[in-house]
Amino acid sequence: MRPVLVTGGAGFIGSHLVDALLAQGHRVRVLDNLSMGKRSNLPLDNPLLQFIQGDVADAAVVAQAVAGCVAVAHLAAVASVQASVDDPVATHQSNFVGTLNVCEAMRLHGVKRVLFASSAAVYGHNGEGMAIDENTPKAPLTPYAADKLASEHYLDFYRRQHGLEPAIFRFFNIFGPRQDPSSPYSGVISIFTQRAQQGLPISVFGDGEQTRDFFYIADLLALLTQALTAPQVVEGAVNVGWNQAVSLNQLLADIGELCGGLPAITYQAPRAGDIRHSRADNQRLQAHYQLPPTTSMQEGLRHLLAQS
Ligand code: NAD
Ligand code: UD2
Repeated sequence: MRPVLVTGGAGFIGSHLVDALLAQGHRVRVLDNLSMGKRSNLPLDNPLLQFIQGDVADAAVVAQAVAGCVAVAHLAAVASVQASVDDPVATHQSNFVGTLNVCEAMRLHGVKRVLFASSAAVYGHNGEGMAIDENTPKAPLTPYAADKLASEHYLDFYRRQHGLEPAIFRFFNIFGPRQDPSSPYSGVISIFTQRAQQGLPISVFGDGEQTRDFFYIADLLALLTQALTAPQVVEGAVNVGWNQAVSLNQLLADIGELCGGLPAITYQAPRAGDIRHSRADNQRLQAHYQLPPTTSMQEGLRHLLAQS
């Protein structure tokens, strides 16, 4: 049985995907440089799992990791938008060159199916807070968003030219257990829930009325595993969100209710490149994938708080 390669498999989304694939009986190979991911996220004693510590920016390492695989889930990236603003050169290596290396290695080794973790960030500003569909003009505001959009275009080139089968997902805001809260640029739910549980002050960047479309990790896994094994891939990118906009102030109120109160909250200047609203039109997702029943944000928060 040929393994599925999961780049970024020691991270938040990747390690959950690894668990799901192993549970389905797949062999899994992980390539991760452990810049954010952790060995402890992986069941390293499982004989079906092989772990390679290495960088997707290193073409030789990627070629070695891709060789012999049946499919690739390319999730490795510096997921922090702010990190890309602070250091565009370094993040470009992971977020764009890494994708190109994966495409080239797949072409060389004749591997076709690749799942790619793109982002709602490719759309840029959404001042009105309307649901955005996949045809909305793209206006990447940050190096992170530009690298994701460029990666999509390269995957499409390799599809047309070399027969790759890319399943491109534009994730909105995914949350759940194992999302690492330790950096100030970690996912907002991981930071807010950890600080609320520890009674530490919370910083809100902006007025807290910015909105996000939060999607629980377990629901995402149902989609990713379908995309890896479906007879055909969906052509073009697919939004992953519930078409529900939740403000940070609402999120804090929900966390406060579940935790029996909130620590001190300070409102600070908005972050550079921060998107005001983000909300997915998910008609393409509904048309092409069997969607699991929605895990509401409150329900997802309850699971997350119970496991931390
Ligand atoms: P994460 O930081 O937990 O996972 C990313 C993993 O990639 C980490 O394990 C990290 O060590 C690894 N990595 C980073 N650079 C690497 C490199 N150069 N070589 C090898 N490994 C490298 O983040 P996540 O939230 O699990 O994100 C997974 C993917 O989904 C990323 O591509 C991210 O951009 C994308 N995404 C995430 C969200 C979200 O809400 N979490 C939204 C949109 C897109
Ligand atoms: C997330 C993903 C990014 C991406 C995008 C797509 C992470 C870390 N980032 O970016 O990869 O593809 O979604 O939609 O998963 N905030 C605070 N206080 C804090 C932390 C954050 O106010 O302590 C604000 C932040 O300024 C932003 C909002 O919370 O307005 C969400 O921030 P985020 O970093 O969780 O996610 P986002 O949407 O920038």
